[in-house]
Amino acid sequence: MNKRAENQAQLGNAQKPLEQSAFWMPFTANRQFRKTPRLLVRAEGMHYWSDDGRQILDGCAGLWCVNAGHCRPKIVEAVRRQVAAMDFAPTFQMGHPIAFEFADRLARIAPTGFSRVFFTNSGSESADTALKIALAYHRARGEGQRFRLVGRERGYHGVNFGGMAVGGIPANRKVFGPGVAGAHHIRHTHDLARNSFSKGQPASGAEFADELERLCSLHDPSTIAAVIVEPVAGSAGVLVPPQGYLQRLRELCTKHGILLIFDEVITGFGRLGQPFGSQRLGVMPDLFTTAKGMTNGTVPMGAVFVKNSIYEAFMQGPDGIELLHGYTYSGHPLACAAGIGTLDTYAEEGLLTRAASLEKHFEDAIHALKGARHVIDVRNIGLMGAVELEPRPGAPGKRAYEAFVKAFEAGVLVRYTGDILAFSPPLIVEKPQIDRIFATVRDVLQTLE
Ligand code: PXG
Repeated sequence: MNKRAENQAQLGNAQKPLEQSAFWMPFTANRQFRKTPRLLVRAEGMHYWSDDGRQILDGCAGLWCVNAGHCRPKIVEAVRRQVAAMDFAPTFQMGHPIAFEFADRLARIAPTGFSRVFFTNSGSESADTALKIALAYHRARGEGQRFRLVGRERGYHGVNFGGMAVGGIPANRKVFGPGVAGAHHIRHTHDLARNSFSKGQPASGAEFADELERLCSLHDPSTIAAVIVEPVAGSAGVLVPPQGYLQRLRELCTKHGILLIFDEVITGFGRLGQPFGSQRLGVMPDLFTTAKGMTNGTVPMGAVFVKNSIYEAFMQGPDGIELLHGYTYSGHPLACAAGIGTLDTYAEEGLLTRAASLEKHFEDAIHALKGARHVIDVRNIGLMGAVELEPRPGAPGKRAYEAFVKAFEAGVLVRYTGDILAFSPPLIVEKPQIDRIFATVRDVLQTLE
């Protein structure tokens, strides 16, 4: 029996052939996938293994989340212990020690002043939670007229209604409509004409932040509750903020009493060489969202971090529930256990700052693709990078999809979005593995039409 058949057999006889399976796959071309499936059956460290027994080098940390690498012993053990001790316990008017412990551990590594943490189960829930906290905060202070939420073109804040509305992913909005009233957008910061092949933060484009001032003039700034942006836009293809851009956004928000929310679902937990993107980029938001690397992707979890002053604004008035919000699984014991195991692993191995020491090597390796076939841009920051391809005439997105498939066949997992290949290896990556990722991509591009 070959490896694939063996794995199929292990799944059990009751298992239907993949083509007929009930699984409606997320963000996937289901019919295309069923014809040529790619199945992962095991993971360890920097690698996955496919169902036909091939070792695959993980060039994107699963989905930007497995920052410490796969199946790390401390995390596995913590979850194993917790599931046997207490599987679930409510956090509504009840508590369990591990949720308090994990929140305190998180607050300890957060930038100064962010000492309160609200637990969610995903990045999407974190985005919607942060937006709701922003609205409720203004109401609590008697500024309930602030109802507008400002996002950015090409921003991704998950798939729930709030995050989708402030997000700037055309496909998400096209299919489901605008989502919530009062969502506005400033332009994205991608500017190939001026900034192609930038290393780190591009030189031009701080003025793109001034679009916020335009929105303020049009709508009256006292109606705007919050601005939400990713410090570095991830899903839309690693768009690094121009120098001075985030500073300018910060100044405008402060000037107009608007809350600035950073969506750190990707940039949090070491991706940019500091624990959080705000620290690397030198600009502090008022709230920030996280998920993914928070539990190393092991158990779904997210969190919103808020400045003390925001929390305190809720802790006024008569006793009672201060924020009417929460999920059954907010602070789930298994997720907290995974999170504590993750923070231990990050601390022991210095992973929250390791990207800084690898950044130069990563930068040189990815920029060596300048001049490779089809490549029109290369960009990078921390251990995050993108290679943008010239779209194939009449078939946008095809080239990058084929590159993704061929790289997978060659044993390297990368992400693609539109005609952009994205890279975000686990933070335990070694230099030769970085070299292998980009050498594979170069070979693959050479073979593509
Ligand atoms: N905010 C940001 C910045 C994200 O990147 C979310 C929110 C939503 O998180 P959840 O956990 O609800 O999916 C994300 C998610 C990709 C890719 O390939 C990116 C994400 C998810 C799946 C695929 O770029 N980011």
